[in-house]
Amino acid sequence: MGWGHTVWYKCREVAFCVIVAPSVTGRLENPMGPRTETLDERHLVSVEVAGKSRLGRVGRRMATVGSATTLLALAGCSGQGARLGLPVASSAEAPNMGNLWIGMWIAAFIIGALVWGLIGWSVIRYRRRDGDIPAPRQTKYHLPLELLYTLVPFLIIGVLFFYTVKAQDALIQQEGEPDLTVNVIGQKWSWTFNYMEEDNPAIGTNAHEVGTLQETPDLYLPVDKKVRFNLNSADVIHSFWVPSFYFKLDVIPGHPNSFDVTPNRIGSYDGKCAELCGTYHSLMLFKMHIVSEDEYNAKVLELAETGNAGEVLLPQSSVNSLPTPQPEEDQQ
Ligand SMILES: [Cu+2]
Repeated sequence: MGWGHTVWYKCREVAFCVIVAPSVTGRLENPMGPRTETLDERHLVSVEVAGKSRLGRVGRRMATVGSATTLLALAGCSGQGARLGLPVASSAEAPNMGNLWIGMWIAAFIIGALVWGLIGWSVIRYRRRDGDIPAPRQTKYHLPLELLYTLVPFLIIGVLFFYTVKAQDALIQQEGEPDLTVNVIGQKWSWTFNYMEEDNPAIGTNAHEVGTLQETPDLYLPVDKKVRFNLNSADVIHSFWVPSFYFKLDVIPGHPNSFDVTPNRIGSYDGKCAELCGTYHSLMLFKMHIVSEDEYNAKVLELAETGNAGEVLLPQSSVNSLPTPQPEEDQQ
């Protein structure tokens, strides 16, 4: 038995041992005991059985290490690990994006395992052996192969694109009237939140909170109510982002954007600007609080009663600078 064959047996069996469970690896040892027909055969078999027995122990050790690693990995697979890095979701719409995220990772793992597996297999299967010619036979102008590795990536991208558009459509659809509306203004470098509650009998007035660099604003939302966000910018492009919504939308001067969301998990969450908008972009933060309806009503009323009643509109200076076409007679 040549050195190359021994290495191959070890590779094959160790690889097998790592994949299968420890109880199954016991089967790699010879269940019949050593055979003794002829000296040469006995020698060969005893070498092989000894080798297998040794490999079985090595395999068991590796399988134990593998199992421990897997257990550790699984232990990390609760909470954020199970969501593959996503924060806990806080809206009814978030699973659209969450499922897309998980699905894409599963697709990536499957394709990755296939590619790594094929690389490993070809490295071992087609390794250079004694007596081989210097260069192996080259495969070129192989039309079916070339078609395969051109079409398969297109197919993968097509499937991912299909599910991306599906999730996006579900996230930006605005069906029916919302339960409440919040008009948001992004300004360098904070946020203004206008609660449009004039027609809400429990509140009866609009109220606002203007954030500053020194004091980040709080955004209060009632749980399980559909909120319509209307986004406007007073200066440059910002992006309204609540990571736990798994969603963000650009805030563009002169181009109002809008989206609906139903917060469904009581708690406090981070919000931020996701578009590099200038010197203090990184400080353009806010805190979102999902609270009960009573608490929400009380917070908005408290704002109105402490001098923040009414809506804050875009500063006139920014409206003048918006690229809105003027009627012809005004341009003279
Ligand atoms: Cu910004």
